[in-house]
Amino acid sequence: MITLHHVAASRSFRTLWLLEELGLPYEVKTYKITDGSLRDPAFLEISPAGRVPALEMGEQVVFESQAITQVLCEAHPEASLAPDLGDAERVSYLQWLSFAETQASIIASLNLQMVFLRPPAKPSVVVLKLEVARLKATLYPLEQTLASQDWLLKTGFSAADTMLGFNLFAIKHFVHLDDFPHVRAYMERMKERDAFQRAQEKDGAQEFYDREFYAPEDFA
Ligand SMILES: N[C@@H](CCC(=O)N[C@@H](CS)C(=O)NCC(=O)O)C(=O)O
Repeated sequence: MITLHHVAASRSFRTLWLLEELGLPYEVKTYKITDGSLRDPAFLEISPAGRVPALEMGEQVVFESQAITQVLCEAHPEASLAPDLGDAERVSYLQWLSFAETQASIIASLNLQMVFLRPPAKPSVVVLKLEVARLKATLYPLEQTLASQDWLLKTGFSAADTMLGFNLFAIKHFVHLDDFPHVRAYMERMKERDAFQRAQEKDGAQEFYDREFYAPEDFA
């Protein structure tokens, strides 16, 4: 049996979506970021840094979404969601897998500063502006790639796309996507997938964002 350790609207959505794409049976154990459950000793046995996603597959436990993605794709080659060693798209695939974390690390920083930090603690507007600019910079390579193809790989949908499933739906709280029509169309294509819709139903309600858009100026 597979168990996904999950927080709604977090990076573990990547794994939730991939499990649905693979059509595997699994159960979900849901945590909250703010109630200390990710620091529970029993959870730390599974995910030593107290992060989600973590995946139990029988005796095997895997943490880190990128590793989970790879392990699941290797266990299910019949799904053809990851190019094999030697495949012409293998390098692109590996780059996009890592790229997802480059982007997500900036989202996490903005979440921390604009969403989780509570008064009297106050973020620096200058740092916020820099982080938003850095986040926006990560959208240009996506926009360029998606101008000529529907998915991150030329050959079509792959597990690399599931890695961006969390990112893009969080980014829109910090960067207006008007300048990125191909990224917006890509998000619509994601939403049209049955597996994405099933994952969304199982995701649970997000509990962090209390407004649609966070602008650095709001924190002056
Ligand atoms: N590189 C890790 C990052 C995991 C991560 O930081 N997840 C966040 C949720 S998006 C988390 O568990 N945060 C809890 C915390 O920071 O205490 C991965 O891709 O799995």
